[in-house]
Amino acid sequence: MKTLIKNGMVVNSTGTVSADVLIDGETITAVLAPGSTLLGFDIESNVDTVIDADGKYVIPGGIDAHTHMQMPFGGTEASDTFETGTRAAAWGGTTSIVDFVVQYAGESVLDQYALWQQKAASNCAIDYGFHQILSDVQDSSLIAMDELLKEGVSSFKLFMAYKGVFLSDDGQITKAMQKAATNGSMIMMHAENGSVIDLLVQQAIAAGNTSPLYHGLTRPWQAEEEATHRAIMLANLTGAPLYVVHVSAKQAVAQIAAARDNGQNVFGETCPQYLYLSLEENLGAPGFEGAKWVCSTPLRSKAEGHQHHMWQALRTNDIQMVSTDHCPFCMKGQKDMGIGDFSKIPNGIGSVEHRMDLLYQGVVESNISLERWVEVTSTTPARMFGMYGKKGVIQPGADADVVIYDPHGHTSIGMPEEGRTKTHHMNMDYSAWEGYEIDGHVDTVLSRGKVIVDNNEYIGAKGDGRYLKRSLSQYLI
Ligand code: DUC
Ligand code: ZN
Ligand code: ZN
Repeated sequence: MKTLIKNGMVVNSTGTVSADVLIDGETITAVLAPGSTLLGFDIESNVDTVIDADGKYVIPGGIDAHTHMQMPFGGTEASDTFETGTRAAAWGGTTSIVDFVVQYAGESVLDQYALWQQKAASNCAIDYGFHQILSDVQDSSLIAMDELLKEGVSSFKLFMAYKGVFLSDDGQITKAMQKAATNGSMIMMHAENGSVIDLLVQQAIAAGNTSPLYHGLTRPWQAEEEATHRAIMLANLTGAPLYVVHVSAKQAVAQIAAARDNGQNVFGETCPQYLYLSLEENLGAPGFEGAKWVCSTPLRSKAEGHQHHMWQALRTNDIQMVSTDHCPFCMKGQKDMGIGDFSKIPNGIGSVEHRMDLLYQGVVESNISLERWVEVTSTTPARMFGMYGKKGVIQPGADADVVIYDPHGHTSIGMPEEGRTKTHHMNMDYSAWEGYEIDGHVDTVLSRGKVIVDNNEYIGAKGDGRYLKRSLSQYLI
């Protein structure tokens, strides 16, 4: 099966050119000047399918390197399965995810890995890889880190918060980092001081401050900055590379920037919610509404300027990439577990479908360039997590994961209503992004050469996605 995407503007992180893209089977085989012939043959009449991308951008498929499909968490389970969540991702122009295998204290890392492979197998609409969460760092976990590298799991997430659930103490973190420093894997860190947060939460509830706003007020930026600094110091001590996930506080950004200036292999990820949403406007919404936006790290104050600073950090490369931390819960039956006690609201926001659009709006509003859009949503995730070459770029030899994006189209994000055109396909009974208007539209999505979204229709199938066996991060030597 040969496909020609003609007349488009091909956008890579390195630049934008008018070009035709030739695909043979699952692979891009040529990027050519528009209307080129090949060995004297007219290409258009020698392919099976021609897609006209005139006036549109042709970009590498989005890579969301931080999702939690069907994750057991907060006394419930994230509402998107691997099937529904990856289908929604496809709708939004994301063609690969990297999800997290969960290991709770006492569990075997390798058993959990096998379990997560089973959950995802034959269910995903797009390609998928795994990071591994380590909670208690047992001796067997250190051996598993080597074993998992061979399986293509080259990154390990640790938590400095959620005591009794995920939290690793500093000794456990140091042990895992020592291993990463020797086997070349990446340590990912949820950087918030869990003990401080637990105390503030207890005090807030005891004082009768139970509304969702207090979720944010009990997870202050100081707890994020302190933990980010501590993680950087432990990485410095051990020589491990460090990737700080879901950075929301400008003070944490400053810690990451300082470490990078110091020559340390430290990287930072933010999420759309920390670029657009805020403590005052969202977590502080009337009644229980704010529960829609309870996630950790929390939304930060707009008055303090965190969002503005985060866009700036994306431009200056103090922050390298944008994932979603997609961890959706419905209001009814899940988030409402926390009515009267914000600490019982399951933590998470669903955005996997909207990340490409929301970041494109950053191009429209001159917060980032067109090429930087591609870089932070696709190219850097591919490089950071050992997929580049196959993913994250439109070039010969790459997987034909291609999105045709219409800058003249429009996307309105509303509530998921019955009987109307759906404005999202995530398994959620509300949208964290209701009311957002995007001056662009995902037109066509190809996953390894197969058209899976076309003309506002999903035409892929469950099980199209293939497991991504990842290499080491390409940012490390
Ligand atoms: N934060 C969330 O909001 N949800 C999942 C886990 C996390 O760290
Ligand atoms: Zn986290
Ligand atoms: Zn997460």
